[in-house]
Amino acid sequence: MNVLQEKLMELRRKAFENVESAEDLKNLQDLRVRFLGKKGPITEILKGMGKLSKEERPVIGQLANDVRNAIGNIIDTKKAELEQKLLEKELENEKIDVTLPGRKIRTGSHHLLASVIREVEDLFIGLGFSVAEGPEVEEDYYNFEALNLPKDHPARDMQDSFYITDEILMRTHTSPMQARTLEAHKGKGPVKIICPGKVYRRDTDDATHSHQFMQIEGLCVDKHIRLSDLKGVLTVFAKHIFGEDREIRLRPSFFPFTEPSVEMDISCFRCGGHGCAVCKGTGWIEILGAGMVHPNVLRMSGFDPSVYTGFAFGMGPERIAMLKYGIEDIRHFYTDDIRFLNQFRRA
Ligand code: FA5
Repeated sequence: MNVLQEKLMELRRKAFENVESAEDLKNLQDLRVRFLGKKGPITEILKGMGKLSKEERPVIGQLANDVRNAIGNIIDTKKAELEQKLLEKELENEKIDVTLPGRKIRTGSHHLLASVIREVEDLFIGLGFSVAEGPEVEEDYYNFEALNLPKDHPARDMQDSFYITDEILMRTHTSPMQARTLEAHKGKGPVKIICPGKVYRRDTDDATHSHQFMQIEGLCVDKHIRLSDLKGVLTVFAKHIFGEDREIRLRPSFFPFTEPSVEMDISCFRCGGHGCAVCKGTGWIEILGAGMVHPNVLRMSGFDPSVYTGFAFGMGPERIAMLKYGIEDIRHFYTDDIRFLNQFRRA
């Protein structure tokens, strides 16, 4: 073996030894540069091949290439080994303890009033009604006049109003949707809608009154609609919302847009009608106002009252929710206290 061969074999041995004990990737990269780099000993030998004899050249050339490849291979193998170790270490550090209890994800839910409105909507949709919505900023004409309440009618005082101009106000009830819907049907029935929405009155806020609250209006106009149809629909409604055992009673009342007008009471769902704090000892709870659509209302909105009749009702979902869930103050609905709302997440 000549000097060059010995040198190459020595390089191979040294490289293997160093690679074997390399501790990290940086260390290994340094070794690659040191042994195989452009200025490294093997490159130097290969560059000097021209100076060798014809016989030596292929032998040394072959050996130099073999040594270079062998060192390259062992570095690659070691590199893979170090990378694997690094990965294992990282995984070890990032280990997830699947037995730890999870963090609760807080989800939103419907507001109690939205739930009550949906419940009522679902029921009436099932009875063939459709849901309509109308403007909260309303014309005096639809809010009052078209509902048989001309300008100086004393019954306008029943609902203290927020006027914006002489002719525009915040609607005081959802009944204007009766006139708007009838008008849109151009004198042709049937009309069957319910209309939920916000309404506004100059009432002083207290436990049972708010200056802004919700109403759900109902209107059914067709040929041969009678008071008994109203009673039937309201009975279904009362049983659906307050329980199968509920009975209803209709008491005479007055609304300018219905004739006859009634107030509907339900038998108390707390005491079953014997008398308790909820029904103030009477056995009955007042729920809504209703009646047969006044002929003037039909006429003013383009319906012939000698052909068509109908019923209408209006209820306050706050009142329904307060009764059903024993809520004592209407202001809880509007102050968005999460502790209050969370109690009704599945209501
Ligand atoms: C009306 O508003 C009529 N438009 C209802 C109606 C419709 C009658 C169709 C006939 C035919 P009333 O003013 O009674 O009626 O109000 C209806 C409901 O709204 C009441 O039963 C009550 O639940 C609710 N309500 C009235 N004023 C307030 C208030 N200030 N705060 C909260 N709820 C109220």
